[in-house]
Amino acid sequence: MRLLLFLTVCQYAINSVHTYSISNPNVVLLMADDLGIGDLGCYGNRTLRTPYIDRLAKEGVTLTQHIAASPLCTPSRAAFLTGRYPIRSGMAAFSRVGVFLFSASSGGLPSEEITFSKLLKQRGYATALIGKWHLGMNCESNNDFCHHPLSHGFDYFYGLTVTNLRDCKPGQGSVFLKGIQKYLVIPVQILGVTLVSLAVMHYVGLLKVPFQALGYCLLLTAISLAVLIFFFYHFRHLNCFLMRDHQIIQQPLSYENLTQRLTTEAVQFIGRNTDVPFLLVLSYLHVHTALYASDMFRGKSKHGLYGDAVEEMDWSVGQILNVLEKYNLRNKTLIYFSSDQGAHIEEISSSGEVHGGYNGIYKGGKSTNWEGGIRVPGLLRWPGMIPAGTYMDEPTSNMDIFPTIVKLAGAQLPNDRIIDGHDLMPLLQGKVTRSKHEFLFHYCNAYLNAVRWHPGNIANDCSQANSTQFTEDHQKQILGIKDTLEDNSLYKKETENL
Ligand SMILES: *[C@@H]1O[C@H](CO)[C@@H](O)[C@H](O)[C@H]1NC(C)=O
Ligand SMILES: *[C@@H]1O[C@H](CO)[C@@H](O)[C@H](O)[C@H]1NC(C)=O
Ligand SMILES: *[C@@H]1O[C@H](CO)[C@@H](O)[C@H](O)[C@H]1NC(C)=O
Ligand SMILES: CC(=O)N[C@H]1CO[C@H](CO)[C@@H](O)[C@@H]1O
Repeated sequence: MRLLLFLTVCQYAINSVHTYSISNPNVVLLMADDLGIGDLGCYGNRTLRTPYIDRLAKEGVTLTQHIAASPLCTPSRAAFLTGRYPIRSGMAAFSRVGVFLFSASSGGLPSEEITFSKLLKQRGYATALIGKWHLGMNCESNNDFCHHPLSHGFDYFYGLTVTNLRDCKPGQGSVFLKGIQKYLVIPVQILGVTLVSLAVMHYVGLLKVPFQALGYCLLLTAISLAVLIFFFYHFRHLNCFLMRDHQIIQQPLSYENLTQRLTTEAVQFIGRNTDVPFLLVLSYLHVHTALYASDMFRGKSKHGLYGDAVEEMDWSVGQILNVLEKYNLRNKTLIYFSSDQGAHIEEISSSGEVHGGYNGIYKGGKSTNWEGGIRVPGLLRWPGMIPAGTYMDEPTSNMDIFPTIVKLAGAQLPNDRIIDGHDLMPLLQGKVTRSKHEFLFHYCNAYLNAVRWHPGNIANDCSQANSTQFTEDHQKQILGIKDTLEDNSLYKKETENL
């Protein structure tokens, strides 16, 4: 009897270990910045080489209607981490600038928001964010770190709290030129001209200008000029720095081997946590400007520095796949790859080189709610748990990752707030064929631009496709290669309307 009891207990223990490993997979979330859906081989690009990212598609599910919650970094990432539209967390501006630009901003993702990292950490996951954060740093003082990744459920942080910007790399121009032109350069010029005219008129005796007025005018010009010089001279130092946890470790940031450093950090994090479940968010600086690439990749692609950056990021994805293989974690790890929004198609360098990617057939790009701004790559791989080499046309959102991984980690979804994302597993595993998103809302900052309606009651014949022929059709479809697909009225209607 005792033996039987012992055996039962053993059996139970084995069972629970088994369910543990299934329900507590490691989670690796790879987030590119400003990458276009048409930049990847698995979405049909034939000239950029992205073999490792393509491998995710071959061994997992390719989402063809994967929609970012916003066409801008800060709100899109807030939505990604919380599973909620950015407007719910206040990460949606009423002004034109919809992202944080300064490390000294007091704004950021509110402490009350529940990120997936907080919930996974509570379930015993080791959690790390490596790369770009862009959701704020401090509230009241310069070291309260209220918005910092370590205050949002990450045990480890290595990266940038703000974002990569042209201004961070000498010789790459400035994103502030337009704004500064309007609010500083022109006023300084007007002041200067006024000052000179007054002085001349005074000198030739046309007008008797009080000495004081001249003095004030001079002072104002000098101050404005000083502000301008201070801004450009110090921007790089004050905004572009690399942190490890709460410590600044490089200021200003150097781009030399930067992706290698991020990758090494990610690989080491995995190595430190092979015996506990972990959550790794590897948030690339690629392929936002300022563009950069290490010697190994510079000048190697067919698409200039932009292409080099894409290929270097792909190499980094390969390093992550290799280390998972090495520690035999392949089947225990759910991998997701996406971009925070579509390619920034207007990005041209000061020398005229194209610095933005390709959104395939989709119109527009980053910072617009045209389809090119929000339809992003979406790849998920979990060998043995989700089918390999399949395509999913149903609308999905980057907010869906939140409920998906929270459930897999065995955590409770918050019930005191609305979660806009839906668990992807039933769709990925083919248990259902319809996405739960009947409506997706497309905001530009705090303003609603459009609503996508996916009627719940129409026939669905293409969400479970598998053949090679189908794969090719998909890629042609995304790249707009002319063939019979274009006569498909439903497809046409969809792309014309959006
Ligand atoms: C960058 O990597 C190259 C090649 O591995 C190496 O020679 C160089 O010293 C590295 N630079 C820095 C700053 O680590
Ligand atoms: C591949 O990507 C590059 C870089 O964005 C783009 O210029 C090119 O048009 C794409 N090629 C194809 C065939 O889609
Ligand atoms: C991983 O999963 C795949 C697909 O189910 C299976 O073929 C393979 O044997 C598994 N590998 C291990 C080490 O369990
Ligand atoms: C597993 C499966 O359903 N395979 C099908 C995929 O599509 C091809 C061609 O349409 C069929 O022949 C397979 O049976």
